[in-house]
Amino acid sequence: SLAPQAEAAGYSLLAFDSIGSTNSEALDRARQGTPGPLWVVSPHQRSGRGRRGRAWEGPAGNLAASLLLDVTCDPSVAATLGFVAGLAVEQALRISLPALEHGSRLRLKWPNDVLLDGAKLVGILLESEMMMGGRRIVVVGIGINVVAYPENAPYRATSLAASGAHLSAPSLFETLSATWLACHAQWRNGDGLPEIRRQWLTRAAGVGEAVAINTGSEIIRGTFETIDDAGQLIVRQADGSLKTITAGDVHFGAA
Ligand code: BT5
Repeated sequence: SLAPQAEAAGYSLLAFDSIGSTNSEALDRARQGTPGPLWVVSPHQRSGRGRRGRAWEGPAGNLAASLLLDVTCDPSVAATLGFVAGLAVEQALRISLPALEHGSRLRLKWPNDVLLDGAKLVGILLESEMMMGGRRIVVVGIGINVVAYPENAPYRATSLAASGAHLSAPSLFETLSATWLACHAQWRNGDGLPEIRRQWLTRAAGVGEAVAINTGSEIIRGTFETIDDAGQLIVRQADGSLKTITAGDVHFGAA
């Protein structure tokens, strides 16, 4: 079920009871010539994917949603769609569950997670591809822990149900398909990230605080200053210099 606005805007929807990965399905459909915008949605994935080859786990009842989009903008601009998705998810959660508004329980974590009470509730995976004939697509994959979360994560995770928030995945998705439209329109009209960046920063976790970022090749420590218009993280290091980080895993606190 798509919100009526999404249907009117020409979005289509493919729903599965169970699937390998909604991102993989969206990529496959694109390779077969299916045009965007297309949502692929399922309450259960058997081989959900995270960043850097990691797995995204979850039992039936959670929400996996991937949006296939055709893009014409520069790849570095398209990469900022993950921030649009983060904002859209956060808005959809606030609309669906007004109680989460209190005390800013929902926070965005760089690059694209959504935290609830400091624990990971949502993961977002952006993938892009250049197709035959010069067609360029982006798949924005969103995983939301509606009913459960894995216990073995190396950092704290949570679900809506664990926080006493009972909501069905289909109704959350319906709201998300509408908030996505509004956030995406702001992104397009703002010519990329600037407006989205401003909103993202007001809802972000850890700005002005100590962070350690594992980039895969090194660990960078400092103070989380801001993000730039390309969505890169800017860290002030102990010697006062600024470091720009394109990709990595953020840990809050000095440890
Ligand atoms: C992410 O990766 O957070 C991106 C996850 C994107 C999942 C969506 S679901 C729809 C679409 N289809 C897909 O196949 N994927 C997308 P990353 O930051 O790398 O976090 C992955 C790490 O989080 C794992 O290594 C685990 O430690 C942990 N993790 C796995 N499942 C989790 C869950 N359900 N909740 C919280 N943490 C989890």
